[in-house]
Amino acid sequence: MNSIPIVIGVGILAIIVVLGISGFQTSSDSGQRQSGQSQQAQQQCDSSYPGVCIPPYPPDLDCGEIRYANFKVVGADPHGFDGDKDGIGCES
Ligand SMILES: [Ca+2]
Repeated sequence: MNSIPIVIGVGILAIIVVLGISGFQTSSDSGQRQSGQSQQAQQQCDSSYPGVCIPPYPPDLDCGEIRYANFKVVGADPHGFDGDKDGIGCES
């Protein structure tokens, strides 16, 4: 007669394990979605400034609004960081 509480206990334990596994999978999925979102955010870098990550134009940014200086500038330079066109932006 002592086996009945054991069966109930094992059943409860099994439910806890199943819920725990499904909960772990859910949190793992949301973690993958979050990393995907951060990868998209990292791709928001203008290709005219390959050594740094500056958001693409628009909006127009000035050197005082970014945290980089003396970085490489190639191509269209939509922000106009390289006013003298020598390939170096925001020279200090
Ligand atoms: Ca320059």
